[in-house]
Amino acid sequence: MSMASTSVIVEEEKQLILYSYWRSSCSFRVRIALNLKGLKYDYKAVNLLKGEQSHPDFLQLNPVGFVPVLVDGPAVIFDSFAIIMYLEDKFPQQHPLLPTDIHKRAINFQAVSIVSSSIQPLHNLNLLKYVEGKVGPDEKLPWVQNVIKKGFTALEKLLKEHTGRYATGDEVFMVCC
Ligand SMILES: N[C@@H](CCC(=O)N[C@@H](CS)C(=O)NCC(=O)O)C(=O)O
Repeated sequence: MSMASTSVIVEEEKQLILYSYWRSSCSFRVRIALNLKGLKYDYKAVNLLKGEQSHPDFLQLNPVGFVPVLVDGPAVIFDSFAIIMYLEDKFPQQHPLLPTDIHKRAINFQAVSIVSSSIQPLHNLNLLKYVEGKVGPDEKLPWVQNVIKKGFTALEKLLKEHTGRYATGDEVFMVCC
């Protein structure tokens, strides 16, 4: 990532820009949504293993220091859920990511929230480094396993009555991102 060019990029106001890391599941979500909607975007790699998310220029985009970040002209949006909602609001006709039925919408929101609040952030790089340092390296794996197991058990229960070909029926909605 070229930190020096960040402010110039923000001012260009034309093309969507996604700050992302290839192994980041939150960034995957946004890339899937962008691709489902057929939107072109400029990809800016942020190497999490090299700590680029803590660079002052990146922190100006996202003060929390996480990918993904989407830049759309003057709009700088971080957090995968907020980004996907923004894309849905801005491009509602291009592969809608939410069903019209409000119950199914709520199921989508719940599932997305389980993944983005109750599974992924509880074992991101930042937190695992903390666990490793404060508790010990052997605690990392059981911690991650416990978080994923709990989250996926909840997801299975939630989606049991609603699945079809995909998580909430036969169409691909936000929950699949
Ligand atoms: N709730 C946020 C979580 C963002 C997040 O945790 N991103 C991870 C990658 S998936 C990250 O940037 N981690 C860097 C770190 O932990 O230092 C979202 O869904 O976008």
